[in-house]
Parts: sequence; C-alpha cells; structure tokens
Amino acid sequence: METIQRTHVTDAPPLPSPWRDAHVAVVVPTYNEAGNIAELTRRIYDLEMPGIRLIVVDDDSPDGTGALADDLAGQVNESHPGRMVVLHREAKEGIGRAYVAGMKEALARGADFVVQMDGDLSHRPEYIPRMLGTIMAAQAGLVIGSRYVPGGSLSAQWGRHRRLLSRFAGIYVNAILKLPIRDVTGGFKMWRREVLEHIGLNTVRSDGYSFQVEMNHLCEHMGQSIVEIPIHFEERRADSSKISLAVQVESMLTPFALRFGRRRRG
Ligand SMILES: Nc1nc2c(ncn2[C@@H]2O[C@H](COP(=O)(O)OP(=O)(O)OP(=O)(O)O)[C@@H](O)[C@H]2O)c(=O)[nH]1
Ligand SMILES: [Mg+2]
Repeated sequence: METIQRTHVTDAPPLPSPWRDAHVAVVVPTYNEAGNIAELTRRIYDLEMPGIRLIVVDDDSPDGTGALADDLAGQVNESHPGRMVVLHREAKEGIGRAYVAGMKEALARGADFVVQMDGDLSHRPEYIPRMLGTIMAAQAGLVIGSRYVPGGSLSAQWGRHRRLLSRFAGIYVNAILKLPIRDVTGGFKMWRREVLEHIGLNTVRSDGYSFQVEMNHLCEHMGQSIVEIPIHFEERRADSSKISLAVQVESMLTPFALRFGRRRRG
C-alpha cells in the first residue's frame, strides 16, 4: 500500500480566509490511473485548505486504481473524517457520466465550489487556490484553467500534430457555438455550486469528452460570467490515454446537437 508523505510547498503563501476555509470538492474521474492517484492525492491535501474534499470516481479500473484510492481514502479519513470519497462504478461509461456522478456527490456533501480535473497529473492541483481566489474575487460562475490565454502553455512533449488537433478542435467548436472561451475543450475547471444546481446535472447528455464543451455551453446559456486563468498543461505522468474513436466522433457531433438539438429531460 502506498503511503501519503507530506511535503512542504514553499512557493505558495498560506491562503487567507475566506479562501482557506471554503468548502471545495475536487472531482477526479479515473480509469487506469494507478501510477498517478497517490501523488495527486498527496498534492491535494498538501494545499493547506482544510475544507477541501477529494471525490474519486473510478469505473472499475482493471489496474486496481479503485482499490488504491480506497487505501488512500482510509489514510486521509483517519485524520480528516469524510475528506476523501471514492465512488465505484461498475463499468466504463465515459468521463462525462463519471463527472455527473461525482459532481452530484459533491453537491450532496455541501460543496460550495466544485473542481473538475484529470487524474493523470496533467492538471497541477497547486492551481486550485488561485482558481478559488479568482472565482470569489470575480464573482464568476465558472473559472477555467486555460492553456490558450496569455501566460498559458502546453507541455513541450506535445508534438505539432497534437497541438494542431487541439487548436482545430477549439476553432471548430467555436465556429458552431461561439463561446466566449479560448480553451473550450479544457478539463480543469472550478464551478460555483449554484451554477451546477441550475444547469441540472441530469440534463447533461455527453458521455465522453464533449462533456467539457456541453457544460461550457450550458453555463454561457445561463448568462454566468466565465473567467479563464492561465495554466501550464503537463503531459500525463504515467499510464495511457483513454480517448477512443467513439469518443472523438461524439466530440465532433456534440456542438451541432447543442446548437440545434433538444436537451435531455432532467
Ligand atoms: N471514471 C472514468 N474516468 C475516465 C474515463 N475516461 C477517461 N477517464 C479519466 O479522465 C481523465 C482524462 O482522461 P485522459 O485519458 O487523460 O484524457 P486526456 O487528458 O484528454 O488525454 P491525454 O492527453 O492523452 O492524457 C483521466 O483521469 C482518466 O483516467 C471513463 O470512462 N471513466
Ligand atoms: Mg490526460
């Protein structure tokens, strides 16, 4: 069993109130992230935000991520009861379904702010305090950790092909939906509770990665203010990507469906 060793974060000053004590839930969907989940957990609880809660949503990963997350939760909850929750789903249903389940759990447990992030260490948890400061100061409904605003950047390991594909996806989505967002496909975000409640998570129809675009669209539709802050996006630390052809096709079709189609009944 891996143990969580605390390290001292020297580059971040302690957060003042009310940031420090905010009820923030971090939802992380996992499918085969056994090489990453322990480090991610440690770095989240190193943030010195006593109100933070981690919700891992595992789709019965064959590599044992779910059991590993249970072990980590046991350690975290020993000193901070209820601070880490693991949802076990029986089958791989896609990142969108996992997020809907995790976000519902976050709201049910009283989170005021809900973070969504990948479980592969591409998204640095150390940005969370900055996202919280921004959402509070700007009174925004949604803060997006953005690769494509000034100051944002991509891992140097991303080749030309991947960069172009990501840029194309953004241009394609915005040609159809015209969202006031530069990084429309990014997956590192912080939501205000009321926005998620108003969206109605049961009406979200994306199963896969188009969840990101659909949620942006619903938020913009509500007239909520959306703020992007720059992040450096890192290459996943371990294990492999889960993007399948079916998921790519869904991502291509979703912008049309959102613009011209009906919503799922809540
Ligand atoms: N629970 C659950 N998690 C998923 C599923 N598909 C992907 N994930 C998780 O969603 C996060 C993002 O998936 P990635 O495979 O890293 O996708 P990506 O970041 O767009 O692609 P890469 O850049 O190649 O890593 C990771 O934490 C995955 O483990 C799924 O069907 N169910
Ligand atoms: Mg990834």
